[in-house]
Amino acid sequence: MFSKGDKYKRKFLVFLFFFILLAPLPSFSNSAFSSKQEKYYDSELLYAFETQNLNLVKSLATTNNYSLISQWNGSLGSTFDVFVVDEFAYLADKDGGLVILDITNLTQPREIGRKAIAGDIVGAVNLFIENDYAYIANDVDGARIIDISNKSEPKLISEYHDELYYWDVYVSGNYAFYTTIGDGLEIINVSNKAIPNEIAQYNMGGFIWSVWGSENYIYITDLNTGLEIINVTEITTPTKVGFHDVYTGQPFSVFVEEDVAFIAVGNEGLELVNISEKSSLVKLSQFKESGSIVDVHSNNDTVFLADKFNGLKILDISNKSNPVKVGSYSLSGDSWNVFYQEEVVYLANGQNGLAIIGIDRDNDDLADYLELEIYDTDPLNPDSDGDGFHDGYEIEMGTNPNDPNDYPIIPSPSPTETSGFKYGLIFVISFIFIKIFFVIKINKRKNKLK
Ligand SMILES: [Ca+2]
Ligand SMILES: [Ca+2]
Ligand SMILES: [Ca+2]
Ligand SMILES: [Ca+2]
Repeated sequence: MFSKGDKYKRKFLVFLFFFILLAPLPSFSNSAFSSKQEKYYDSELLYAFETQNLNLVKSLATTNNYSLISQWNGSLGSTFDVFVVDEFAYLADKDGGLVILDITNLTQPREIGRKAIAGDIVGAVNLFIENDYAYIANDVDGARIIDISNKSEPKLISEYHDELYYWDVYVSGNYAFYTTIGDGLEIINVSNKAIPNEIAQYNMGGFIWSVWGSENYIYITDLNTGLEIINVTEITTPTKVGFHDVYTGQPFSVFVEEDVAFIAVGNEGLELVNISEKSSLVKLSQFKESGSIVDVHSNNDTVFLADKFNGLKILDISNKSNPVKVGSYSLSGDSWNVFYQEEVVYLANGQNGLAIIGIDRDNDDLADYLELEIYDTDPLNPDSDGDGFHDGYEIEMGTNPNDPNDYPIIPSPSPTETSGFKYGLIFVISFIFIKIFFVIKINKRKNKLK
């Protein structure tokens, strides 16, 4: 028989054999995770899943603080501009004309009206909404006024086509201000909507592109020079009162709020200019990173930027001399214009229509609007039910973000991927065990024969 030492050795070897046979081997591949998950999570997060470290999963939630609420993609050509008033979003859609969306439910923007705009449209289309009328600057096709009092049946009231190109439009009271090539800034009296009547023009001979207004001043950008401020108190004699030379980049768009003019300067980013002294404008700061800023909309201490190539960017401007990027939302397709209303950002997203993006304060990929209005989760807690998976991920995976006992199943390594390796290893180890067993047995017999 075995000696006492041999007995323990044999017991240990038998234990080791079964341990190796039954112990699960770690996965050697990430392919057990779907491509959808890989899209949302970086390699660190994937590692956290693999090691089943739920606390790590929670802390590595994506860092965007704005998330997509919905996307309307019914554009016939390309959505260039968006203007929002209360429960309606108005889109200037190349090939599609004026499109009216009911956005009472932001998760399901519903097209309720459309007015095709005839003409050979080759370039940008911009619009402005005031009261029951949509004013459209329609490139080579001129200017239009459309009655939108009946949202499901917008009616063309008049056309105005004095110059070759109409780029942008701003409306205040009885006056519409259009930027054109040829006449520069055209001021149209629209008190009679059926018969728009040009009453003045301001032409400095440049390439005037965009227009915005505030109080008695009109702000226009010249693509080749910079920002001009025009006093329109005497509407028939517009007078230039200020100029800011934008020597870096092209000034595509201007937006004014209180004492600051925000100028989108393409690949040079955004310029902030103090306009309190119109005759001596002072540049406050510049924000620049890769991309091309083509439009801007501000709201108090926050600025929203349309980056043509990268979607939405958000800056904190509580310190006007030092704008700080605090969020972004990437979008494919060209982003042309941005509009902000009540914590929601609307981005005219070219071929992809309209993107509706909301603030997401707890960075869980679920906008506050969705947490409060749709899913009843906590907008200030990324993991409302404390099960280790953040709210946005639970919605994505179809589990209940308010039930800690319902959570996404962490995929286990599939047998097909590891079985070859595992059973090969078992074969080799078994072979070694059998050999050891026989060596002991033979040694024992030898000892007996002695
Ligand atoms: Ca959230
Ligand atoms: Ca949440
Ligand atoms: Ca959860
Ligand atoms: Ca849950």
